[in-house]
Amino acid sequence: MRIIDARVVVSSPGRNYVTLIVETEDGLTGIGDATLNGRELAVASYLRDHVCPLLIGRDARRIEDTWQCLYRGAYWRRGPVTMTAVAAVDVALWDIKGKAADMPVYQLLGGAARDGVMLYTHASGETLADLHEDFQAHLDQGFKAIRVQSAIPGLEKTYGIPAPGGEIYEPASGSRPQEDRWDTAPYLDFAPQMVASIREEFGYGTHLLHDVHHRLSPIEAARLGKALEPHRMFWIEDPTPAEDQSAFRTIRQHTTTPLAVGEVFNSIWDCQQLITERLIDYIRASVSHAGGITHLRRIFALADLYGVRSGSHGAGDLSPASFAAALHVDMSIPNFGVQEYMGHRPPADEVFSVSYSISEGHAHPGDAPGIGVTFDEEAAARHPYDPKYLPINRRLDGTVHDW
Ligand code: GCO
Ligand code: MG
Repeated sequence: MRIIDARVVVSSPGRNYVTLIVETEDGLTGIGDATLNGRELAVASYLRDHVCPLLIGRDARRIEDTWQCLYRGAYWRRGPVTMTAVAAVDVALWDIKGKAADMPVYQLLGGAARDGVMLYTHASGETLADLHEDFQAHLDQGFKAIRVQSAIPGLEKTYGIPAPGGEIYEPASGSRPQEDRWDTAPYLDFAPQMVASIREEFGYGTHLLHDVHHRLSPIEAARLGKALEPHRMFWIEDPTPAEDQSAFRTIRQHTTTPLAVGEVFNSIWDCQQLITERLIDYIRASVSHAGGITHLRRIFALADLYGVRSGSHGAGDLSPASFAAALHVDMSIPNFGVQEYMGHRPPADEVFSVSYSISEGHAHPGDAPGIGVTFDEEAAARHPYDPKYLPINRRLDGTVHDW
């Protein structure tokens, strides 16, 4: 089953996606998501210039060997660009293997370990009243786990709030990054009030999550966790900058609020200490940024040994191909926790046809062979790449802060 072609398509059906397409001599096609929001062309070049030529002639069935060759063979390991490129190849090869076996990928990974995958969505609002309205809309759609974000009074912009008229939260802007302003003190006062208002209005029947987006110091995050304890959070997400693993010791010493981190992680080495020292409750690494199905399963297997569950990143900047791939992993691992779902806005559905389905707040990857997503290259060509940057965040005195 030799690979005869591997090509990269960069398109923008609603937002920018980089898609790798791999074809074999037997006429099988596999796809993988290679999107790295705001740095798309770096991964496209890594694949086109350095990886695709190496794939030609390889046996598509040798997934582990291909992974090892791309990871160890580059000598320069890890990092978001490398690991997103490796992930795209890995997922495309699993897609091909599933098609060759005429099975959905989750069957190849051991079969269904549950009936469906619990999703969490994102409710937000400029005011608490708007947030409540949005929260109710998500409840009405059947979601069982909801992340809550609301604009911080007194701050011009807050992470996670759609622009007026915007359906989906999309922070990225054109040829220069937009600049946001941040002030920790009002945030720390406001966040517990926001969560309390949701519990008062809606009770305790829904799992509540909140994304801090890497903005606090360890002791500030500890204080937030403590203040949120009465509200029984499912988790607080990314409380501190993720690369500082020992910071989580400080947070952990002070609070029983569950901690989740890892959407920016690329490898098992980024979370080794967090997992083996039991400093977190959920690991949020994703298929598309952490080396694909092969490597993500290894991360989750390590996490399982230490009682840490999965909670993969699933923002809208991860394409339907990686969302589907995530669902196959989520279905089959023993220590699944929750899966983020931010959805994909039209015209993504013109370009990606999916076999996964969502009902009552749970997703199922479907039973189409492979990952169950097809990519229409002609439709993609109608939506050319639209370069965008994620914002930069500054404190009120102008100092650059984590966004
Ligand atoms: C989330 C995330 C995202 C990121 C985005 C960056 O959904 O949890 O924090 O919204 O900001 O993926 O590209
Ligand atoms: Mg997040």
